[in-house]
Amino acid sequence: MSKVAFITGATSGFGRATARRFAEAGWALVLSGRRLERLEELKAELQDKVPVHITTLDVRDAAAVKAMVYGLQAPFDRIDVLVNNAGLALAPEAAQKVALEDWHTMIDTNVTGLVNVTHAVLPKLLAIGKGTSIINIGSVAGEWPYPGGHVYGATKAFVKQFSFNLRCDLVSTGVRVTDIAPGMAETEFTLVRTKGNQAASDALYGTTTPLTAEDIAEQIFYVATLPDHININRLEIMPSRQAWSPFAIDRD
Ligand code: NDP
Ligand code: 8X3
Repeated sequence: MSKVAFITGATSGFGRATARRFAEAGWALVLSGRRLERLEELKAELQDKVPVHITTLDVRDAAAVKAMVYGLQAPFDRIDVLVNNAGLALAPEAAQKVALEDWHTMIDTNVTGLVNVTHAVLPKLLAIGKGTSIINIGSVAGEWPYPGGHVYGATKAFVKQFSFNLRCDLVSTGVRVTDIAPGMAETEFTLVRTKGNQAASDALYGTTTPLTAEDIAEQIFYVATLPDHININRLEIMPSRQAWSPFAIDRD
């Protein structure tokens, strides 16, 4: 029987690359996102290799998440690995310039959405136990503050602490939990963050060497396929050409 990975946010970036990586290794896939056409394209690409179930799902909608997960049919009714990847940043401006709605969207997606999915899937992971994993996609922004990070970084700090606290409660169940915290990676992330500014996205990534979606997919697959007795608590990954800056100091 194939192991099953459920990947949220599979229509783009890390999620799509992760679906491809698990398919390469023969895993059955449950793939979700809001954009049906993208999901259909990915299913068409992968279904000759592995069983693929696609479902449109907004992770902010707790009832829809629960109905989807509880309605899964064989061979997708077992979940071995949950990749909580769906998420976004908005409003790269300073906090004092940001619309409240953008803060709410980030909290609703990155925090509430992630806990909605975790809560719905947890019984399925517990039913299998040993060797199963919850892999939460956090960010370097959850650890390191930077201008314009405001609520985005705070949501990823939540992801980190939630992951660690889950570890405490799940320690005797066999269910592993990891916070994967990428740094700068070229996906549609900046396009979304800037509400469609492709030039800003190209400028950010074009003059350096960002991580790729495939780099992160490889790490997710690595974490998910370690021997059962190993739990990576947190994996922070930056491109070689990214590091920290000095403290900001306001001067006269
Ligand atoms: P993309 O914008 O390329 O992908 C984001 C994915 O999240 C899409 O598939 C999107 O699908 C999905 N998504 C967003 N909102 C929702 C929602 N409400 N319900 C369901 N799905 C949703 O960006 P990345 O691949 O870069 O981002 C993936 C994760 O990685 C995010 O959590 C992000 O915060 C995190 N991250 C990204 C980094 C980067 O530099 N790229 C670095 C560190 C972390 P759809 O729109 O179809 O719903
Ligand atoms: C996304 C990476 O550096 O823009 O989480 O915060 S960063």
